[in-house]
Amino acid sequence: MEKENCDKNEEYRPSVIEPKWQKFWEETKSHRAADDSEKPKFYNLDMFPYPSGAGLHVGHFKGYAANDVVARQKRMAGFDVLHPMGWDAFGLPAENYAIKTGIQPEISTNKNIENIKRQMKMAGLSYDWSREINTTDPEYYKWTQWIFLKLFERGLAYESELPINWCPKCLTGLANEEVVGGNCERCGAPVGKKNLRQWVLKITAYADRLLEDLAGLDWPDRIVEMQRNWIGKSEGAEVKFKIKGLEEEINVFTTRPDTLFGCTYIVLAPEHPLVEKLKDKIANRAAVESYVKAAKQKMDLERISDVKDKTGVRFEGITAINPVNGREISVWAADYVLMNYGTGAVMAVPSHDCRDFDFAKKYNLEIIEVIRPESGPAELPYEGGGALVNSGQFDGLDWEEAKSKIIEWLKGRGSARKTVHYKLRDWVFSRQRYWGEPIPLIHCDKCGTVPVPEDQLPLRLPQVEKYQPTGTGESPLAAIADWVNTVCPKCGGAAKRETNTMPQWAGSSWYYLRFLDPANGKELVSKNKEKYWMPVDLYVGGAEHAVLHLLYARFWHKVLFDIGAVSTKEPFQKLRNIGIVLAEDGQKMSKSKGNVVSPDDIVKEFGADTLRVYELFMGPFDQAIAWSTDSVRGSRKFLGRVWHLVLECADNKKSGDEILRKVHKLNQKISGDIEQLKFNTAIAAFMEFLNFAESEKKNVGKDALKRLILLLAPFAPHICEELWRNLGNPESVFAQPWPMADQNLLKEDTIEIIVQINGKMRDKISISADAGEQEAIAIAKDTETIKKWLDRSQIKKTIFVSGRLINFVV
Ligand code: ANZ
Ligand code: ZN
Repeated sequence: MEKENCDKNEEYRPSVIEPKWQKFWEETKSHRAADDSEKPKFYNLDMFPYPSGAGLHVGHFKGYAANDVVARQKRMAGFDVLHPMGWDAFGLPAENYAIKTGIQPEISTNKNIENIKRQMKMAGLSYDWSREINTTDPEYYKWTQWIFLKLFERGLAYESELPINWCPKCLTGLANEEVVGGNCERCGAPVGKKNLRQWVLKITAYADRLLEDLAGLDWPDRIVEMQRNWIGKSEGAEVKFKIKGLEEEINVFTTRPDTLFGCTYIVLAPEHPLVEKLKDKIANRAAVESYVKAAKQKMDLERISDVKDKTGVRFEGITAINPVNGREISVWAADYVLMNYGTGAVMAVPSHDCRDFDFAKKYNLEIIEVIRPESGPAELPYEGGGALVNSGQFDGLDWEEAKSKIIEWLKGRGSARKTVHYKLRDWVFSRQRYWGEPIPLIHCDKCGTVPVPEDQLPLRLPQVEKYQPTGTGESPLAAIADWVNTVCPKCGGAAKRETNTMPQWAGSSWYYLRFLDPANGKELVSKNKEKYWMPVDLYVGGAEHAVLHLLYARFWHKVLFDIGAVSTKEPFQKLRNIGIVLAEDGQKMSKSKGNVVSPDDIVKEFGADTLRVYELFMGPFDQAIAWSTDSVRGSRKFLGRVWHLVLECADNKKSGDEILRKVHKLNQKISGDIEQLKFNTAIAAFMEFLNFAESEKKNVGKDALKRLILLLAPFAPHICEELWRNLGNPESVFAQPWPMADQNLLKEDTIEIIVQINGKMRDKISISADAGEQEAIAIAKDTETIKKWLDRSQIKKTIFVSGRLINFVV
């Protein structure tokens, strides 16, 4: 591979050098991770893709390219790097395609995988392909099924027959996490309710740990916040209200026991069991029954939304007693109270709760102020804090203190206790579709539900003739008699297999573990390899998984921790989200809008290194940014200039002092920027350096060029490998140690400059006194303040006044 003579006039031709070096890296196995190295380990993981028929679009590559820079740089910096890739291949699109064409999902999936793998290789992504996994491979899903059996053994998988979310288009049940704004996360159809026998995972048993362990993670705040809210821990109390003249009591859940003196009525969820029990005592029974029937048809989201008019029905002839003051209050059913939260019953305080207030106004119910802020009586409803008023012996007490005082007092009289409730619900885990992992259970009339013995795993997904979902709540598997009918592993009698399949989230809930030991036929992952590699040091992917994949995987990981299969409490130590790539018009890229940019076209025209450099340069990694083919040309030009600079200056002996100082400064900056995932400022710094070097060509020596190539290699691997060899080096550039900057050469002055948006000052940044335009602009775009201002807007013009200001016109 060595070059004898280097021709100064040779053109930069990515289409020639890129395939050449890709072949070389593959043949020399240079991206393989070792399981037993003396080096420190670094596990950097990309969220593995669904192998869609459309292939990858440029948005996928933004994250992959970024994480690939980290992988390549860490290898050079002396780490044993695990950077694997695989396929999350179960799911509806392949199945829908099978329904349409009759082609087996397996066949179409494999074809898609081949295509995407080709795209990834074409981009020079340095995955260790020897560890490739596919969630639909029986040798893989054997372990997905094994984990299910462990959950089942521990009572964490149970059968239930409650009404669940049902997508009328996908014809399958859905988990709460898959219902987004009332619609199916997959197809967007409005989700309904259906009573269905199903398998449910007890994620609620882990609610506290899922919440507490968030604290130790280096994750984006907004994802942590979303998980926290989804788990929704509320500390409060249950308070008992007696029903006048009857045995029954109403148990309410409240987070505001301090407002008990302001409770003027009680509201039950329409599905509350007391409604049925009190039926005969309710004077207006017919009216109540018809209200309840109508409410049961509605979706939760519709019921609790604040905009809609509250409705309800009063139970004539029934009253409850407020335990704090003995007052008789009315009892209602209203659909703004949900059965599946708290106790399904609410003590209504219209003075301090908006929903109760609206309801009380509508039905003319009493409103008593009981919390008063320091500034005097507030306009009602007032939801803030203050001192108690109209609250008997508790008057004057601060509300926070009153919460526990009132509960203690009621507790002594047997009518209250402290409790905690969660918004998190158990995970509805069965799907009535074909293309998923079979649930390894057998139903026997005599023995009940019996697990498939571990040594019979994998329980293979049989081939069917019809992939159509039946819509009856049974999966297509139910129609295959010779698969369904089996013998009971316990008693040997005739029995039937469970025909539901697992949701698309199953395989991805543990895949990061299989990369550590992909061919292990005896264990999910060997103990040694797990200990060596876990946790994932850097996980890169889209933010859309905030409460789906990322919550499910954490839950399974904790179960695996409890059974001793893994040694860390959490799977993903550091997480970073990629901002999406919008189309040139600022809209979401989509086939129907015809604005999708294909990485194949970009690589064909400009080369993979240009695609990488452009995507890294287009803006802060975590921000949504619009594509611009014009700027792609800019990145291509930049690489061409690097090419010519190296060829032209290759024979210069020594660098001038200023070049030397600048290249060490560049070194310092690039090391720091990669660490902080600030790829855009890194590329800008390369551009600045290049500008300077081109103006001083005779002072650019081989030492500076070598350093420049080493630094640029993780970003633009192919061109750097070629140039490195051109300088007469026999070994791969990636076999070189990551260079360290000479601290003595780094001393420099900094200046402060103003950043404006449309002429208004929004921030100040401190930059190196000799930073040029590109670098200054990149740094400005990357501050938290400016990021917020620029989010999703198009920059029309950028004005740079050296040493003073930058103005973005949007
Ligand atoms: C009295 C009260 C007074 C309340 C007040 C709030 C403000 P979080 O914080 O989300 O847990 N609630 C309880 N169960 C409910 C259900 N099944 N459906 C609808 N609302 C329910 O909310 C807890 C509060 O939501 C509880 O505290 C209860 O109203 C209501 F000034 O009790 B509160
Ligand atoms: Zn049996």
